[in-house]
Amino acid sequence: MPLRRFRNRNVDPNRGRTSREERLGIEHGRRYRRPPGTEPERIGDPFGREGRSHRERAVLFGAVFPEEQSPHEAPLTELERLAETAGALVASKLTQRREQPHSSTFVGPGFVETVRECAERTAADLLIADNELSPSQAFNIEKRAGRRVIDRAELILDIFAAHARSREAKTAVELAQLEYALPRLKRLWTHLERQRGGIGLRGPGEAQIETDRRLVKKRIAELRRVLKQIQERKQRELKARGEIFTVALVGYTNAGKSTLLNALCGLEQKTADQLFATLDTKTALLDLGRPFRALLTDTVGFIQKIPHHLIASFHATLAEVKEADLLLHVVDASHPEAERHIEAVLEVLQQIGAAERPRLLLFNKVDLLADAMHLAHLRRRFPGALEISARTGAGLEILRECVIAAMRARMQRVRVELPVAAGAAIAYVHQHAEVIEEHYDERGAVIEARIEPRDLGPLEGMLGESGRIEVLGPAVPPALAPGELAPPPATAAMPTTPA
Ligand SMILES: Nc1nc2c(ncn2[C@@H]2O[C@H](COP(=O)(O)OP(=O)(O)OP(=O)(O)O)[C@@H](O)[C@H]2O)c(=O)[nH]1
Ligand SMILES: [Mg+2]
Repeated sequence: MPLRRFRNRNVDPNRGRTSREERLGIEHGRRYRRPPGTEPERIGDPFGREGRSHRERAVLFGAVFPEEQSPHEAPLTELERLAETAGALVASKLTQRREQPHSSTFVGPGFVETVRECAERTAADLLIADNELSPSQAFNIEKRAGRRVIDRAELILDIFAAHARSREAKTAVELAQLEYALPRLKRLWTHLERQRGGIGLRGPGEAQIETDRRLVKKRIAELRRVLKQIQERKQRELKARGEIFTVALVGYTNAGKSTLLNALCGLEQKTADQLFATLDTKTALLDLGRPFRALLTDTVGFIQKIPHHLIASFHATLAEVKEADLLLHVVDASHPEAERHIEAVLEVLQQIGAAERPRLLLFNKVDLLADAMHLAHLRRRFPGALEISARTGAGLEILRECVIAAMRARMQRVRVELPVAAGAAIAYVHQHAEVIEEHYDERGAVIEARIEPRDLGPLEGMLGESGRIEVLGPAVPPALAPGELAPPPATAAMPTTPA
């Protein structure tokens, strides 16, 4: 698949649309008409990626700064994975160690020449930068290397556009793409002018950039409006769920979140050894035995250097994460960069305002862990983590216990006195509460149980004057929780700094 700038349904240039507005997804209220003879070629695909059936050959390059150097993984390994996911054939990878970015070309100008020569030698027509380039930096590299350049952010946006299925995800991706493209429109046009020799095109080009900006801004406003509606609907949905305990899976892309949802909820959701397989939120019932029933949500994965436009536009999708009673932070512990992945996820949680939610760290894929040193290091660094395998099921029983413990921490301990005749109320207690002990005699029953505060109201309603409920206090005294729970208390946030 060729990499395409606008892969979204609404702005996909391959859908046989003819005008620019249509290609930008602006279908109605058009006033603008291009003068005859000034029709630009393929503006929806200004880099000329459209209509090719072969996989594009790409040279990957990037600047590596001292703090980014990893002893565990070769540089650009993740970029290579991203490029392949987007459909490119990686011809070569080149890195330059730098103390700081070069102002006009990010990497050094001499290094750009090396990249150009490499692309020439390997017949690559696309350059992919690991760093986020400013519009002018990208333009300068293109000019020097004579090839299209895209950066990591654009690559990720491309993958998101290809994987988005729901209206919500498509809208969010399109918004992020257009916001990314807006300051770069000039670069696209200049590129076109260069392709066509530029003679006589500067005037219309400049005017066109302005028209494009207006159209793109209008479309951005429209998409923001749609997303706001989606967000409001989502808030209503979340509210309608009442106080049902909600658990959200978060983690680096490909950590095994969807596999874990399947394992815990008995589903067969799509999972794949692929980056960003899931973009849409999926919520399923997590039945841990009466009365412990929760909602478990799987959502989009995170990555290092995630484009900020994407986070902003995925706010609605991530609403479940922000509101969750418990976050399960899934980590691919077999990955050499697991520690960096954890940090990247914590950073995104901070950005979306979910860093304060109770969180349980899960080292997943322990079935793949052959390196004892690596695991020992992770254990030392994050002593509270649970070790699981979503694939083999190892550790899932303990995980279930931890979720139950987190649910218990929200409950109240109560003593309920009921008459013999209150059969329905007795059944209700058994359904909605965790019975600790019960006594029956000829007068009725006395049940001591743990129950969610929200379930107390209906019980009171059923009992009326015939019974009595006494609230004895929190079901799990916070200070005693660690002793009751083996392993660590699911309600405590995991350490974010080295132990
Ligand atoms: N060996 C092993 N493989 C696993 C385990 N959990 C998940 N996988 C594999 O890891 C790959 C990614 O799993 P997913 O569940 O799709 O990962 P995800 O976190 O949902 O990824 P995105 O949706 O792309 O963010 C799949 O090939 C899974 O089969 C595990 O415990 N052990
Ligand atoms: Mg997934």
